[in-house]
Amino acid sequence: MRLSLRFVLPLMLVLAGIAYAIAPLVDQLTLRWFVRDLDMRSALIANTIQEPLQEQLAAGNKAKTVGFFRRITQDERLYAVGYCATPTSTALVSRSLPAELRCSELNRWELAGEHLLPSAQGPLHVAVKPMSSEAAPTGRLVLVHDMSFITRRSEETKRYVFYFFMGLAAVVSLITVIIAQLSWRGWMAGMQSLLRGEGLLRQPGSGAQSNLPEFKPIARDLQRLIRELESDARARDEDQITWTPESLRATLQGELRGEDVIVVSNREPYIHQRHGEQIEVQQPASGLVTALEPIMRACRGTWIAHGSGSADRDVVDRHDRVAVPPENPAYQIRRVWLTAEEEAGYYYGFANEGLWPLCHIAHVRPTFRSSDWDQYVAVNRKFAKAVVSEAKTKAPIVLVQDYHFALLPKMLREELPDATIIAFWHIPWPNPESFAICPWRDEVLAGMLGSSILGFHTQFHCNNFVDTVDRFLEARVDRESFTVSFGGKLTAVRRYPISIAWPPEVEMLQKTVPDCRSAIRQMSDLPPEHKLGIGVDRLDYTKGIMERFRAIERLLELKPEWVGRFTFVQAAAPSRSGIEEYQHHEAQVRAMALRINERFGHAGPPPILLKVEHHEPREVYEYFRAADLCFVSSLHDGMNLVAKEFIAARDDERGVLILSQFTGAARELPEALIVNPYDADQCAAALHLALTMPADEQRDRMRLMRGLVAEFNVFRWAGRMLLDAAAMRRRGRLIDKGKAAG
Ligand code: ADQ
Repeated sequence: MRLSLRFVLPLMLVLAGIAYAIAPLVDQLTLRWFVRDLDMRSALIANTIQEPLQEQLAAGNKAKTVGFFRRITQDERLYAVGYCATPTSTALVSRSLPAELRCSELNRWELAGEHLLPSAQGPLHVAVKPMSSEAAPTGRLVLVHDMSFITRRSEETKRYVFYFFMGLAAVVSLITVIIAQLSWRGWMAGMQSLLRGEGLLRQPGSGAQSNLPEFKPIARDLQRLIRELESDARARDEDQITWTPESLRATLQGELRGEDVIVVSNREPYIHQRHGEQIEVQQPASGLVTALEPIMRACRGTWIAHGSGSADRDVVDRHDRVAVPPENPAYQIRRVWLTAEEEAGYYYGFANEGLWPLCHIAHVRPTFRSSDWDQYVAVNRKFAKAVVSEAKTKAPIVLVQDYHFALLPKMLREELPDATIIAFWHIPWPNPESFAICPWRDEVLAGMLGSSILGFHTQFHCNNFVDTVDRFLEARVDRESFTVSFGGKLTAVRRYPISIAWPPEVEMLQKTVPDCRSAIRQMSDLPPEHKLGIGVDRLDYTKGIMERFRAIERLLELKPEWVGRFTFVQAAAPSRSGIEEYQHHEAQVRAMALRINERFGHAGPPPILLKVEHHEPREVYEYFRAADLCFVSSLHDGMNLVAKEFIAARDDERGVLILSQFTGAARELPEALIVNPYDADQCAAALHLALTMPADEQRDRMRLMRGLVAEFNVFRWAGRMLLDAAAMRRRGRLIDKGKAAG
């Protein structure tokens, strides 16, 4: 309404101005027409009365002539009629003529052709007509018309012109306002879908206004502008924020104040285990848990996970919840119970025998069974129910973790359409050809596309995912904004490289590096100056532990001076030991360590110390601080947090990191010695280089890597995802407001 007034009032004023400007022109024009009419009228009257007048003049009866004239002037517009026989005679007139019309003046009036004579009653029209006839008498006839009616008409005309323009203004305004309102609504709808990022992505026939071709250039510009603003804002934020648990908590409390945050993962961050009468709390060896635990402490939400510990049921309340961390509770774990059959099909089967080898190019064939798939679907549904029951609002923020829950985003989207679902895929995403072998590939992709944001560690994995969707689904992929539109919903595919908490907890670094060095050497029966390498992994075939041992063997072959002077400690946490492939892998690893030790262990301490057991984080840090090098030789790894933990442990700026080129971490840490784990000679050379690297080179490399890990820590990983989610929610609310207003 206000818009209409703002438009209509100026238009009315402009048209009123035009009306005033035009009125005098119209006046002049009509006056000219009237004068021409009166000229013709005068000529007609003169011709008509000429003959009877001549007869009367010939009869010499002047009084009769004057009477004749008076009868003629009964016509209201004919003001006076007169006759002059000669310029010197006295005029015979119907009524007294103005002084300018004396007989002596008539000659001038006739010659000048002047028609208008101002007078007290208003303008008069004067026509002087010679009486030309063969019959006498001759002379001049004067016909004077009253033109005051023209002035009256002119006023009326002006009024009509004004009313006409005002009417026109009203009609034009009305039409314009209606058209503007209609197109404004269309544009608003178009813009709203553009802002949602759907502008160019809707499927034909979806009925979206934004498919109008005229939107396309605007859409592109607008989307580019939004992206620039967002990345500017993000860059500013990231520059300004030093990410710590406190800044993450402050950001969450500012940007996501009061929002309901739920994490879903298979593995729980705290496992309660029974040992006789005692209940022990264990933190599992998992990168995912390492990364998410500090976030949950910061935002005090709910973490939904599989309750896998032997005492897990004993410590939960009647809603299956338990507050953690045990020593200082900050958030809730909601435990979901799985039957042995469900666990076998969903976890060991589809997730770890199917998706895990499928996504890692580690030359282990994936196994797909329809019975596993059925359990996978059922367990995803079970978790979806748990999320719905834990959600305190209709629009929670749900962080879905990893390949165990590919179907969960879609299931949640159906139950909680307003939720912001961030799914993070912690492992690599393969190329479309590799992924295509999954018999349920379309269902998996569609499930994941229920997310609002889908995160991977590297851009390479994002590209692979988008290529896979493009190849197999009827979806629209926008490679500029990296979004996928599928089934009317939009998913942003983003890179969020995961990391570790920085700075590491104080107690991890409490023992000095020299103390760690001597303690570990003493404990392992190694001489004080013995060179030490460290590897820390789950016992998983993707981690390249056998390739690592092969490289150590090759080092000892090529550089025998290290035999008896170098030992590699491999801490290997048992993992997924219910799966045959893992049992086989463990046996191979053990046999290989034994063989190499038999081959090179005769001259002193064994070259490999294999410790197949779980270590507490503090122990792991002690090994890191005691070592001269850390060797990460994954055949394929989403990120690899061990590499970053080693860097965090080395506050003395010593130690060398050897890092597989097939880890996500290799893209962030070029100062490590980057190797191809399949190339044993290259890895052996890197081991030798690490063992002989001068202290200042170690310091320079380590300093750069520590700077990077400090800045790009796990709080930034979480903060960026949650800030993006917050921005998405803000944009959504803005659009809803626009819809309500429009
Ligand atoms: P993981 O395959 O578990 O993680 P990683 O990132 O290296 O691999 O994390 C392993 C974690 O477990 C580290 O915190 C490490 O300290 C700990 N750990 C390993 N062995 C241990 C042992 N023997 N004793 C004690 N602790 C041990 C998956 C992906 C990775 C990705 C993470 C996070 O495979 O690529 O980096 O998720 O997204």
